[in-house]
Amino acid sequence: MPNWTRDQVEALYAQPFNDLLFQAQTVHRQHFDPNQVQVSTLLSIKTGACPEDCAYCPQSTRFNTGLKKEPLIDVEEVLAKAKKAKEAGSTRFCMGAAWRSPKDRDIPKLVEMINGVKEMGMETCMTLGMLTENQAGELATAGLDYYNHNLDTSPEYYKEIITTRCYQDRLDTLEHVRNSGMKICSGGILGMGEGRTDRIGLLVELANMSVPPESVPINMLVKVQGTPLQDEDDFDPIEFVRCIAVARILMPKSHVRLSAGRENMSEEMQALCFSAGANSIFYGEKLLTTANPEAEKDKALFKKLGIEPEPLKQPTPFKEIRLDQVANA
Ligand code: SAM
Ligand code: DTB
Ligand code: SF4
Repeated sequence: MPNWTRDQVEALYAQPFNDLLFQAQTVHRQHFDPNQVQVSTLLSIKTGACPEDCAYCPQSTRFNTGLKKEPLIDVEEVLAKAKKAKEAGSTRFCMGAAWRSPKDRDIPKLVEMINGVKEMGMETCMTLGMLTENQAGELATAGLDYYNHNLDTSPEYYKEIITTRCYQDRLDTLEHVRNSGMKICSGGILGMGEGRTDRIGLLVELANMSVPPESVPINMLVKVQGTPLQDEDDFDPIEFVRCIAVARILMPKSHVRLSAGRENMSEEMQALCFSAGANSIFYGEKLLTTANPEAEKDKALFKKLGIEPEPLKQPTPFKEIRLDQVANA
């Protein structure tokens, strides 16, 4: 089991930039093709009116962000969007819902979405809030490949950002996901007013899990008008790249995703992130509710950098799951 101390990580983090990048690239090249980047597409399947108070989030019902709320969308609509994502070259389809946690009555529709997307030969990911052990088991039985649940920040800074659920709730959900056999996608957000010690605290929590997350999204705060974090200072790009490099060194076998915030990053900054070991992105014009770079712009950037989309190694086997095989459905 990994056992990184905060002091060790602080020392790594504070190295001269070029030494840090060299170390990160060396580790990256031991486990990955440095010229391949995994490509995922996001879709919001239930938008807005979320009861939680995450200070960064445009979807919380507590903040007036002018977002149009939508109930859980139809399976056909999800599959049409997934088909487009597949045609555009995505290998993973991530479905997100603005829930504190899913209701058992939602499970049958979610199972249909998972079945349909897998049948197209794409990996599936969902982010639906907290899961009970049973719910994690149901989603795993339905064939869901990844579950995204972010720790967001350090245990100490967390209470400045969210009060409606605690850090331990997040760790409990991640444990249920791990025990169910699904892969974990978990990371955080930089630029919420936290200090470097908090960024180190987040990375140490992720890296020291008995099995670190297979996928680690590093988001840069998207400042949305109406949220409590709307007026945060811009985050230093070099500090962002450092954090990506440290994530790469601490979790050598994980995909590190250059996640939200790319719309506000220069091509040079994104190129540095790929040099530092980032090897996954969200592709397509929209994240959940905010803008992401145009697909054509990303294609052009990949071309300039000689980066190819990472092919799906082994498409996870598709097995039709009958609803009556999933408890509660
Ligand atoms: N409601 C579920 C939950 O919170 O677990 C799933 C959806 S939630 C929108 C997924 C993640 O998106 C959050 O944990 C957060 O890390 C990220 N996120 C949300 N708003 C963001 C923003 N404005 N900037 C960057 N990341 C954001
Ligand atoms: C993650 O870490 N970032 C994604 C995904 N996991 C679900 C979400 C980013 C959301 C950005 C704000 C929005 O578009 O609403
Ligand atoms: Fe709700 Fe998730 Fe947004 Fe928090 S991050 S307010 S739980 S949708």
